[in-house]
Amino acid sequence: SGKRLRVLVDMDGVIADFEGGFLKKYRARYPNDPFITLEDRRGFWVSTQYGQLRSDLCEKAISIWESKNFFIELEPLPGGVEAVKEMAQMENTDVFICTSPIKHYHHCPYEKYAWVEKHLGPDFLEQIILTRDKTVVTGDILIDDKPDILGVEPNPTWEHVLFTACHNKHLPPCTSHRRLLSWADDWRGILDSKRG
Ligand code: UMP
Repeated sequence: SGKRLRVLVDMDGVIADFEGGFLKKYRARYPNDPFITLEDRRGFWVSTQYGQLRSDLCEKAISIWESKNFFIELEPLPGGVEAVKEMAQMENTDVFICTSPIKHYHHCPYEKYAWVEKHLGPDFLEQIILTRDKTVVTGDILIDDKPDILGVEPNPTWEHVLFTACHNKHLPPCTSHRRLLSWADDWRGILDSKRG
C-alpha cells in the first residue's frame, strides 16, 4: 500500500563491531588480566560478565569504551554498511540508525556521528537517532542485538528483529522475536514481510 516502511537499525553489535573492538583494546591495555573470548560471551552487558569473572574487571571493561577513539575505531561488521546503504536506496523505505550512547558523553556521541559519516557518508548524518530509550521511537522494524529492549512505552510500534551476536546466539528460540543471523541472512525478506 501507500505507506512508507521505517527501519531502525542499531549500531553496536549490528553494523559496528563493539565486541571485537572491545576485546582487542581490553587485551592490549590489560595484558596480564583474564579475558572472555567471544565464544564464551553470555549476556548483553560485557561489564557484568567481566565483573563476574573478577570484581575489579567490571570497571576495567568500562574504561575501554569510555576511552577516546573507542567508538570511532570500531570496524564495520560484515555486510552491514552495504545492507544499510541498499536499504536506504529502496523505494518507500526510510532507514534510521538508532543507537544508545553511553552516559560518559565526552567521546561517544561525537564518535558515533563521525563513524556514520565515515562509513555511510555525510548524507546519513540526517538519519541518526541517539536515545537511551528506543521504545519511544516509532518505526516498523528495529534490528537490534539486545534481547530485551525496554523503556517507558510498554507497546512500541516496531517489531524487534533480534540480530545474532556472540552474546545472544545461545539463547533459546524466543517466540516473540524473529532473528537475523547476519547481514548475509534474508533481511530483504523481513522488510518485504512488513510492507502492506
Ligand atoms: N554498553 C555498556 N555496557 C556494556 C556493553 C555495552 O554500557 O557492558 C554500551 C555500549 C553502547 C550501549 O553505547 O551500551 C548499547 O547500545 P545499543 O546497542 O543498545 O544501542
